[in-house]
Amino acid sequence: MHDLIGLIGALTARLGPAGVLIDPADTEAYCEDWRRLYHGRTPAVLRPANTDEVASAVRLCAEHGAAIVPQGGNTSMVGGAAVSEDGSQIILSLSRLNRVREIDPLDMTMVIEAGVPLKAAQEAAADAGCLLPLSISSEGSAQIGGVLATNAGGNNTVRYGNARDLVLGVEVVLPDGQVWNGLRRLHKDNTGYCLRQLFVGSEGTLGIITAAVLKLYPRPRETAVALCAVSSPDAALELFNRFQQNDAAAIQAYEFMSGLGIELVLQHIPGCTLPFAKLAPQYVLVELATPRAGADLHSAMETVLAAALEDALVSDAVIAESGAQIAALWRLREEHSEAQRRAGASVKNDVSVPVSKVPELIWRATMACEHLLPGIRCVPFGHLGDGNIHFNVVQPEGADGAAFLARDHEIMDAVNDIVRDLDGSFSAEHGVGRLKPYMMPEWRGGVELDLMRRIKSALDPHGLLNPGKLLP
Ligand code: 2HG
Ligand code: ZN
Repeated sequence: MHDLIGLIGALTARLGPAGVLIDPADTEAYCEDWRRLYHGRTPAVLRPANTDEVASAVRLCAEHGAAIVPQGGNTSMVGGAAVSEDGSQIILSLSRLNRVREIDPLDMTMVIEAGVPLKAAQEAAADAGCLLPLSISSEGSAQIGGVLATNAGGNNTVRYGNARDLVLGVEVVLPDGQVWNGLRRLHKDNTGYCLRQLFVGSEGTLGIITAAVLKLYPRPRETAVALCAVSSPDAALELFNRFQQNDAAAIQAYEFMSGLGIELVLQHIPGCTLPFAKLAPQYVLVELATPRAGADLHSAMETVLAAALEDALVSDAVIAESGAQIAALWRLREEHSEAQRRAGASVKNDVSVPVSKVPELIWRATMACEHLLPGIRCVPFGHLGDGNIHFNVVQPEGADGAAFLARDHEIMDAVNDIVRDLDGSFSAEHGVGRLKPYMMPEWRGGVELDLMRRIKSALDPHGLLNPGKLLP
């Protein structure tokens, strides 16, 4: 980068003092990721207030050859928004682009800016009588821009697909500062390459998404949520099959949790309680929902679970009777990441396999990890209904966290060998970020990686957007 002082001066003149943070006390929080894996340094955090300001900031940085790390809620699990340690990269926070520009309940669309937290977006949709069917554990902090840039998945993929399936249009600032306004809201539009999908999932390496048109759905009129204790991942899969056979279209979420995962939540998260007398080896959280009136999902839930209890597929089950109970059951699931963070160092394997292979994945990966490191604590959990399991492993109790993390590649490789054997993916929904580019040649090498590199150099020839992420 040339002339840092000149660049900061020009940025401050354009964005105003509120738009440029340079005091380390102010920039520090932006330099550490949620998992605390990376501790970087930055000369400045830019906080533009609108798309024009983002464009100007990016143009000025490009003119000075300064690299930019775009950042939303900074909740990446793979260091996707982590800044380098050498202090050369500028962070561009989208937080101030926080307006819901428009909601159209007839078109069932929402035009929304990148910095709106996902939860606020869901609430805005709900206020307009619609559903934004994207739900992830970090939704209170994660912002729309980051959620789209990483093509987040989450709990409702089983029914509505991933973030990219909800995107009709995007507005993007390109690496040279040009703005592409692709905020179309059409369901049909065959006019060339589907550029919006190029930016969704590009992890901020091709452009900065500043706004998007999202597809909305009708709000459920009825929701039924149950927590079930099961003896094995195989039983959890069989139960999923039964819900599918009963009414596949009503499955809103189907989440798997291990006994240890639940124990960690009960141990580390105050206020969480298990509605059963004793602990079980595994659990399933199932949510049914429908916009249809008079569907009586509660009875449907009871019918499936009564048969499953009778057949000893399920050993215990509770159906929530109120909104508060629904929230309490979901909390047992949503606090998994925080509980694991408090339990010590952990290695995360965000993997996917065909749904039918989930039990095999869990058995084999558990054996492989326990063989590698006796005392290691396997905590598989997640989105069984779409085949995405977070095969996380927590350090042995009392072990040295840093020594455990030093073996992270070994652990990830052991799990990934099994995932590959089952025709899966090493990154289902968290992306590649800074943690996993080294895996790309083996998994996506040859023509595929070559195409990705050609796209990157066509759009960002100087490699200034989110360097060191995604591509090796
Ligand atoms: C979830 O499903 C998130 O809760 C985070 O994807 C998973 O902590 C994790 O590995
Ligand atoms: Zn997840």
